[in-house]
Amino acid sequence: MVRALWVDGDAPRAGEPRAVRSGRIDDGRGRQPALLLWMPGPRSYTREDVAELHLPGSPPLLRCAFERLVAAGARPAGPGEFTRRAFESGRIDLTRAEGVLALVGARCAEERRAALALVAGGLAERVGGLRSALEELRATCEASLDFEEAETGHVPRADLERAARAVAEALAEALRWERRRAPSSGEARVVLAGAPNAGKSTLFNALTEDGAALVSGQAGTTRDVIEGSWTLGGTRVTLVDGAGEGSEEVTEGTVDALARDRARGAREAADLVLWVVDAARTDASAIVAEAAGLPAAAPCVLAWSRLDEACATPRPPEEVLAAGRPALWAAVSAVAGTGLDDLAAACSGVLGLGAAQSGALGLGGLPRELSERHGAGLRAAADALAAGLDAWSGGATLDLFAAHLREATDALDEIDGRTTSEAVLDRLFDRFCIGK
Ligand SMILES: Nc1nc2c(ncn2[C@@H]2O[C@H](COP(=O)(O)OP(=O)(O)OP(=O)(O)O)[C@@H](O)[C@H]2O)c(=O)[nH]1
Ligand SMILES: [Mg+2]
Repeated sequence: MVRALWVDGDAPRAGEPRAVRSGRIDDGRGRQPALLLWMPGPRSYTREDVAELHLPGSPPLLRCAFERLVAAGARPAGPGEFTRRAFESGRIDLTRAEGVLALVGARCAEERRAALALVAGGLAERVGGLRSALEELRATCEASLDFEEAETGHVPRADLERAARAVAEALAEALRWERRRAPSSGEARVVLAGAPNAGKSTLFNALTEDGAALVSGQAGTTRDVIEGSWTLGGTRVTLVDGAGEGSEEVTEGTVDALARDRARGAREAADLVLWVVDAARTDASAIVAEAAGLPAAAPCVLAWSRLDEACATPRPPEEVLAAGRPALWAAVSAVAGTGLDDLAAACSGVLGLGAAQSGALGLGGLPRELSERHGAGLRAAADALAAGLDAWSGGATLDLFAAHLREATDALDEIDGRTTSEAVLDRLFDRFCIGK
């Protein structure tokens, strides 16, 4: 099809090896310069013949070319279609395909690393090794069936059991490995606190990727509790903004009281309280009182705000420091964007994120449904083998033991996609938001 639209240059011929051609394509309204990458199967991502067009990046020109290609019989790829074809042609196993999916959706360095480990075959190779070990055990069982106990060729029960226990240990280790890669029980919650107008929402907008909290010079602007994603040195945390709380009394039953209660609830559930105080404030005793009202259960980092308007970086009052709250502080200007890295470093230090990252295997970061699917497959294999070993110790026959081993292998086949059902595949690939 591309060949039919290709003008001003030689189009690659069927059977021709990999090639790059420059020429033009007739987009129906004109001729656009184009580069054609020709990748004949099976040396392509999907193992099919692939022609990749590189066109000028102008949206109207792209639209013309796209419409012309569709008119000539092409169609846009469905979600994840290229990767699904690569999987279905046997080019990659299901866990590597999931790695591509996770890589496309990775939102921080931690998630990218976990996805790359899958793409590199980290899980597929483990599963392959376990499957070989189980198949070898089953082959031994089946070969043994042909011999009487007294004959050479019959494998003693104790030897089979020892070999099976070694595979069970390897499965348990694979499960531990998978668990270390699972997302932690949830992202850490960093909750903003401080007096009304302290600059919490402005800071929220500066720190989060899509922060759109309403900001104004009027005290009491924020009423709802809102959440955003903040990436702290490669790890995502949830940043939470809510109503401020100062020394002013609030009438019970009013919307202000409701907003205050919601914000208090959010602070009580915080892993870290990010206490925002205007750097120009000089009322030390009121600052001490404010600190005393912060929840005691979570550590606290102080952000001196509006650094652009302050004469100097203040030091927290001694009473506050003596109480160990805040643990650390930083001065920022959310408007000028200064001090934000220092603040991130303080928060990630208090949350211990730096330490988790440098841990050799503290990777986490795999999308939950993937790590759950892998974990479930490994657990099912481990359970089947454990049931087999139990039966074996109770005197079960070789036949029965071999049936348990087959069940364990079947569970592994589900993980790397040898036998995964169409419904599960549809669900997995539908998560791709783009054709890749
Ligand atoms: N110059 C300067 N102004 C700031 C900065 N941060 C916030 N402001 C201003 O301070 C005012 C209050 O900011 P908000 O972010 O709405 O404060 P808040 O703590 O969320 O206030 P409430 O929601 O009412 O509790 C706004 O007029 C902001 O523009 C800053 O870094 N520099
Ligand atoms: Mg606000």
